[in-house]
Amino acid sequence: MKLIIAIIENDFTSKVIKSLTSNKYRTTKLSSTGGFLKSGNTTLLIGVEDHKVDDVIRLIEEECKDKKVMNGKDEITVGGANLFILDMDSFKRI
Ligand code: 2BA
Repeated sequence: MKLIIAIIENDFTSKVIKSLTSNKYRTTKLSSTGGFLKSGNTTLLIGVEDHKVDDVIRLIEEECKDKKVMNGKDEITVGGANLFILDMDSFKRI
């Protein structure tokens, strides 16, 4: 199994969760804050079997786009989603 940690721009969070949920994926939503911009984003924990990882990535990609924001005088591009995909030893639901 894999644990996908997805850091999502807040603009896209609702649509991503709706899409994942309607495709029978379970998510945990955590409120988070970017260390650089110090603005709110959302971290989703998504535990899935290995063969479903690509489908989850596809669903997230469908809803998220990068965007340009000003940081002082500098324009920076913030990713719609940043994903970390970790091997998970086991998952237990008690
Ligand atoms: P923030 O840390 O607030 O970063 C927002 C955007 O600012 C980044 O977009 C990037 O374009 C820029 N940025 C970040 N650190 C920078 C630096 N040291 N110098 C110049 N520009 C910098 P993204 O890379 O798409 O990241 C969006 C959010 O995803 C981040 O918000 C952070 O919450 C998370 N994130 C991205 N990469 C990460 C990583 N390697 N580890 C942990 N969290 C990460």
